[in-house]
Amino acid sequence: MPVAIITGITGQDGSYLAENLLSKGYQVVGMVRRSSTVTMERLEKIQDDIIITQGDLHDQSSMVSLLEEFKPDEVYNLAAQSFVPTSWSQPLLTAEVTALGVTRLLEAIRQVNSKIKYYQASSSEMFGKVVDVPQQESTPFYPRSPYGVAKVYGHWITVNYRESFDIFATSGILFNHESPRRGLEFVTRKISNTVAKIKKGTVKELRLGNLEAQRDWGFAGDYVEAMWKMMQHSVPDNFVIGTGETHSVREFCELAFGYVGLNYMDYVVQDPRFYRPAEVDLLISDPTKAKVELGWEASTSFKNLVEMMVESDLQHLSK
Ligand code: NAP
Ligand code: F7E
Repeated sequence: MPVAIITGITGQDGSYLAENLLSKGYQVVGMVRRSSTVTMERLEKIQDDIIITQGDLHDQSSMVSLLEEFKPDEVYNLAAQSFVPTSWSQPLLTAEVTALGVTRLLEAIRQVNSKIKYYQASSSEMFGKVVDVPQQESTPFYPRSPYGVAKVYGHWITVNYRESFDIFATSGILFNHESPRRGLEFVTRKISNTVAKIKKGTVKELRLGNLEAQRDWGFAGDYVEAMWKMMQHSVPDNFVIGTGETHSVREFCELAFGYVGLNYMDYVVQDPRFYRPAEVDLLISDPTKAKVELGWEASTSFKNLVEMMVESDLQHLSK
């Protein structure tokens, strides 16, 4: 039975990846940081099938112990301070976790067993103020937030450990991916959740920032399969994962409100509080390499994604 350790298992992607790996016959070990209240909401259905153990990306010795105890074949590093606005208010914490945390984990692998395969959760935020449209593996990075800068560091240290120490260290450059399990602060879930509340009559408006920002949005459930495929590839490499389509925040609102028979223009209020010091205006992937070399393609359309999220929030509120 192959063993996989997932950092960030309590997050959106961690929960989908854990389910995916369990269905493939893995023993799944999740690294969770200590907190006064444990939040396993996204793992409720599989909690009895996985092993949860404490560890923190701030603390290298916790990761060394983890690797020594569970002897994993694969480590998926999904943990991060992942919310872009927080990276301006907490830039040093973001650097410690999202950037240096990667080196700590790679060092732990080098120390304990350099044959362990490593997956790094890199991000389209690294392309930032894009210099190419669409963006592919060779597109130069131009990050626009402390989060983006930290992810660029995480990407390059992954490449460097691959080249320096011959570690199977792979970097998945994933474009935005969403789901009913997305955190409530991210724009897609903020919209789907507020649309459901407006429909139920408990909320009157939706306050948003920049409606013209464009993103290549896919479904998280599809993207975790790409992570696994990258780890089964013959060699460690960098892969862009996205849908190849882009849509604006405004279009997301239009579809989400339309799904419940409402016009977004009657409810959306633009609020300067939600504008960013520096914006990423346009992201659109060229996922050709993933299709050709991994046989991976996104299978959920933008419309289906929006509807799935609104429907799930409607049902959640009804309960
Ligand atoms: P998420 O929902 O925000 O989950 C982040 C996870 O990291 C949570 O489990 C969190 O634990 C954990 N974490 C935070 N700080 C930690 C620390 N110091 N030590 C250990 N664990 C820590 O993020 P996601 O959307 O699932 O994304 C997964 C990864 O992919 C992240 O690295 C993100 O930056 C990257 N990424 C995401 C996207 C996307 O569109 N979703 C796109 C590209 C890349 P708690 O539950 O305790 O907070
Ligand atoms: O913002 C605009 C905002 O916070 C998307 C993370 O998973 O994907 C995510 O980062 C866009 C931005 O995601 C609001 O200005 C307008 O242009 O949902 P978001 P993100 O910043 O793209 C990447 C790939 C990651 O790696 C990250 O970890 O929407 N926007 N009004 C708003 N955004 C938010 N959050 N809230 C608003 O009210």
